[in-house]
Parts: sequence; C-alpha cells; structure tokens
Amino acid sequence: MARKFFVGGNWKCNGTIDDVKKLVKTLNEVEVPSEDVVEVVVSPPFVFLPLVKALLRSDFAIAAQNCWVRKGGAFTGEISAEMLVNLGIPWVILGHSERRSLLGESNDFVADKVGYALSQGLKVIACVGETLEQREAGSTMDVVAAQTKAIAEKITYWTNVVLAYEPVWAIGTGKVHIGLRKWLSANVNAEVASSTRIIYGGSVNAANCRELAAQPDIDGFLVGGASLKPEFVEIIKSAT
Ligand code: G2H
Repeated sequence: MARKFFVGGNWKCNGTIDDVKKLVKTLNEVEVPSEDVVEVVVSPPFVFLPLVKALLRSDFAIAAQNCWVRKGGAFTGEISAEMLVNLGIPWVILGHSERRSLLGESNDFVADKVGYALSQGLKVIACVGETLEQREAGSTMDVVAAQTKAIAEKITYWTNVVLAYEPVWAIGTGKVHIGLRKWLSANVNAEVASSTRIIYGGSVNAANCRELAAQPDIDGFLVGGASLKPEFVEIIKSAT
C-alpha cells in the first residue's frame, strides 16, 4: 500500500508570539508539493496552539507535543486529549525521546497515552528510539521492538498512527525502519506493516533530507531544530 510522505515539525519548547507569527507566515507563503504527495504537520508548544490554529494555512495540520494519559481532572499542569480535541487539534506527538529520557516516561506510560489519545479521536505520532548506550550494546532492535510492542498492544486501528524512529546517531541507515516494518508484519499484520508510515527524526535538515527520503522504508520526518528555520520548506519538498 502506498504511504503518503509525512513531514512533522516539532518546535519543542521554543519561540515567542512574534517568532510563531513569523514562522507561520513563512509556512503560509511557501509553495509545497500537493497534499496528495506530502502531509505536513507542525507541532507548536501548547500555549501557541490556538494562535497557530488561527493563522496556519488549512492544508497543514497541527500536533500537540504531548497529552495526559487519561481523562482530564485533578492533574495540575497537564493537558488532556479531550482539550486538544475540543480545540480542533488533530494530532499529538507521544513518547518523544526527550520526554522518555528527561521526564522518565516509561514504555507502559507512553503506550497508555497512545491508547487513550487514539480512543479520543486524536491521531498519534508515536516515537521510539534507543539510547546511545543501548545502541553501543547492540540492543537497538530489542529496545525499539519493546517500545513498539507496548504501543502496539494499545492500538486497535493503525490508520491514525505514525511511528517515528528518532536516534540522532543513526542518520541515513534506514535499517531500523526495515526492522520495525518487519516487526509490525510479524507481530501485528502484513497490512499494518505495509500501510503504517514509519518516519525518521534526528537532526534532519535541508542537506540530508533527500538522501534520507530516498530510503524505501523512511516515510517522512519528525524535524526539530530545522523546523524553526526556512529550510523546513526544503524538507517538505524532499517528498517529491
Ligand atoms: C529529534 C528531532 C525532532 P532535531 O528530537 O523531534 O529533533 O531535528 O532537532 O534533532
């Protein structure tokens, strides 16, 4: 099954109102390949979501960078999936490596978030990836498979899921993407393996995006730093 190229811009914890307005203006003015060829999703910090929603062109979509693991309530500082739906935000990034490593989010916690977000109608960019130590110990595929297994157990329909593999030191290999697709085929089913987009994240920029996009099992990107710069447009164009 053909998988539409996906380019996500993860703005992380960056920017001011002015920065956001400038960035959206740039995005609104660029000519990009048609919606049939590439799906573009930008992910501003929570506080800028309404602003970006109000200003961003309608052929680009918006993702939150996180959401709470269950229904909202007495969870100070959290943002619920219901709130994102209420705001008209279609996507959420979950399990980003920074949240796993800096905030201690476990495989099970991330998986529960994925399950809950999907149950509320959000589409999910589910991130997996190993630490440098794990990679050096040769356990990349075991770690990534364990993360994917936890997530897969919470997913009934994969249509609304994009898997993002994000290790900064593995740029250009594409090997883990093939491994992940094989894992999906063996552990979920062949249809999900062939239709689910597995994207790549980790220092993607204008200089390396085309080589990466040429890998048959890389179906797009989750871009951090470069999504805040004009070169993000070049990355979107690498879909063609
Ligand atoms: C990995 C990636 C996007 P960057 O964290 O989530 O960021 O492109 O800055 O490496």
